[in-house]
Amino acid sequence: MAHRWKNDLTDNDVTPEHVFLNRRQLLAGAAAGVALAGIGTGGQARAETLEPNSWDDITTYNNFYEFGTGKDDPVKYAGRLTTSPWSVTIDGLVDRPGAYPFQQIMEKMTIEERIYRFRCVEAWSMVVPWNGFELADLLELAGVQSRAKYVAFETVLRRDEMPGTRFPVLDWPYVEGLRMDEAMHPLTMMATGIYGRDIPNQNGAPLRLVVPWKYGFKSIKSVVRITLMEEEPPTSWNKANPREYGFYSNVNPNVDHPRWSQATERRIGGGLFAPKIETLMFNGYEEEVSGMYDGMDLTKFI
Ligand SMILES: Nc1nc2c(c(=O)[nH]1)N[C@H]1C(S)=C(S)[C@@H](COP(=O)(O)O)O[C@H]1N2
Ligand SMILES: [Mo]
Repeated sequence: MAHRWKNDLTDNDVTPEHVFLNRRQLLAGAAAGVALAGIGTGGQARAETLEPNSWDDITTYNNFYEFGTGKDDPVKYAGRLTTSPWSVTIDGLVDRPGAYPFQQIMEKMTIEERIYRFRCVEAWSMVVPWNGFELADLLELAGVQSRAKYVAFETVLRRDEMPGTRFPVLDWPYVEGLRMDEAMHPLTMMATGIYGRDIPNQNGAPLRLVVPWKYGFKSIKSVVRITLMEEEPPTSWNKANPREYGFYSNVNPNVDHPRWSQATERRIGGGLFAPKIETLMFNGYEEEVSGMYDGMDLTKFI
């Protein structure tokens, strides 16, 4: 792969003096738990050490509606999902379309750890130490054609293994999408693990998308199909409620959900009485991603 680095930073190396300005160092920093939380009014970058949530928090408080809408339904029922064998069909505007076996993908990819904030549109958040690879590297395998402008994703649909799909909560299968530049962005990853272990079914085994600057529902789980296309693809939550959920769904504390504020969030694991914390523009990844939205009215393109 073209862009690999050695991550030899540890959490102990993380100090406020670390202000990472180039891409390579920035990503090494992200892997070590450093993130730039936006540029303050004085032009100072604020370095923040991200304290990951516990394995228990991350793997027992989940949204995976194919298994039910309760936060503990996925941990109860997602074990029913057969995740091996697994293949991901990559098709549409690519040079090498086909069904890519998961094992073959894993052999070709370099697995890294990335500690990212994760912000659900429901105003709760966690910090997750993901393992996985850049989506751009997977797309490179298939060879993206220049006409491709968007990437569509689809979750597996096996009604016999997914009790939640008996209910028409969403139009199954769950589908999501990204614009090409968002898909190719170095922060965008396919996660295959958490805390160095295989990703559990309830978190989207064997591989799921992670787009840390967007609301959690963009990070589609248990992906079986990736389609490169010219037009903006439909997305599940937008189809269900277009007024509340847009295609972009970038984390934005200044644009409230029609039914609740997005200015603050509850960090899972903090206990019942923990004060809410401020939600950061683009979930704290403004420095890295805001350029992709220059000139777009973010109150319109929600
Ligand atoms: N296929 C599928 N993907 C999904 C969902 C879902 O219901 N089905 N829920 C989304 C939502 S709303 C969130 S917040 C995250 C939750 O991820 P986690 O359970 O790993 O924290 O998954 C997203 N991906
Ligand atoms: Mo969510």
